[in-house]
Amino acid sequence: MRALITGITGQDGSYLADFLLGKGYEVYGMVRRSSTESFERINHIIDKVTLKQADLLDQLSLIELIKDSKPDEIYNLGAQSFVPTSWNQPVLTGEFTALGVTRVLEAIRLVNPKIKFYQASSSEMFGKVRAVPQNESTPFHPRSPYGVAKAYGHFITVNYRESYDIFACSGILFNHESPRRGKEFVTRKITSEVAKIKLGKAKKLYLGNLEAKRDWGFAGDYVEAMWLMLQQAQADDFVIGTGETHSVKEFVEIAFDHVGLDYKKYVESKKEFFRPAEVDLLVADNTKAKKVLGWQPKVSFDELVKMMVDADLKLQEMARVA
Ligand code: NAP
Ligand code: F7E
Repeated sequence: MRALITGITGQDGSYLADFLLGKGYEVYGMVRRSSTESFERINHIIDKVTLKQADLLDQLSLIELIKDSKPDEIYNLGAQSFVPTSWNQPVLTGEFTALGVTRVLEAIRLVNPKIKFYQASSSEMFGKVRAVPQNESTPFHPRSPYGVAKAYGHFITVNYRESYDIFACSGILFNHESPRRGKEFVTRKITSEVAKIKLGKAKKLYLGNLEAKRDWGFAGDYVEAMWLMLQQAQADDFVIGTGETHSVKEFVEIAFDHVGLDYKKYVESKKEFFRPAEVDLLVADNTKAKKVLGWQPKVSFDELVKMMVDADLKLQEMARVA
């Protein structure tokens, strides 16, 4: 089997590549041209994957990429994925995160409609939630240009499945984190600063809304769900999450506790990190994924926080030695 991953240099792309290589897949990764390479997360497998340049903004490059790599499965993980940036760059976010999906689907339709397709949809589509917990039938009410772009990506995926009979699945994934998470996302921002504070390299941690709640899981668990969706007899959409919700404050408390510090001495809330519109209570109803895919999360919230703090402590200690 051969898989093509867009966004292979990102958090999920790197875990998915690890997972698929473990299953004996040939893995192709799409990377965009840049003046410096961003292969940090895939350096450990760089000799085992084939990287090809193309861009979600460039239709012809996607068509050529698919002709050239001849994948059985495509995982579309590439996106502008940081919610705050989507208010500053709403048009570009729409180009990557919304229209980019149509460009990949069009390339599949033209080159080989038998290719199976996974779309990285998001719990951000639920936004101002209409029900708690959220399942595959919960209506969307996105609260950011990112969430709106993802809602477009979801519906165009469903539309190509219904219009052209393409095996296209939309995975509606709730927040998932890991030591490979980008440092601007709140979990990694917390754990990297906790490590610096513990080692005396920083004094304060400035955050935004500490009361915001999320359903946080481990990225390594979630990439298995992506793969499972493409192994079913029929293409469908699935909500993937833990079914638990925790506040940013709880994450902070566990992270500081883990290194023996009291968060109240170090954490301050700043207006600049608040958002124009917030998503207050996201929590997944993962019943369908459990029943149909046989999927369930393995890493608990507590284990996730500690895993990330430990990894950041190790990184900071290595930097100190070097
Ligand atoms: P990430 O770490 O931000 O990675 C995004 C990837 O997309 C990077 O490899 C990036 O490449 C690539 N990319 C961005 N713009 C591109 C373009 N124009 N052409 C080609 N590649 C482009 O995101 P992630 O956390 O792994 O998430 C993976 C996907 O799942 C994203 O679509 C995200 O929106 C979605 N999602 C994530 C979560 C979550 O909690 N992590 C939850 C639900 C959905 P560079 O390295 O060149 O920047
Ligand atoms: O924010 C609050 C912030 O940026 C989580 C992406 O992967 O998951 C991710 O989007 C919460 C928000 O992730 C800070 O207000 C407080 O309520 O880590 P985040 P996100 O916006 O939930 C979804 C499912 C995706 O699809 C996205 O691609 O934390 N928060 N203080 C803060 N957030 C940040 N970033 N920084 C703070 O200082």
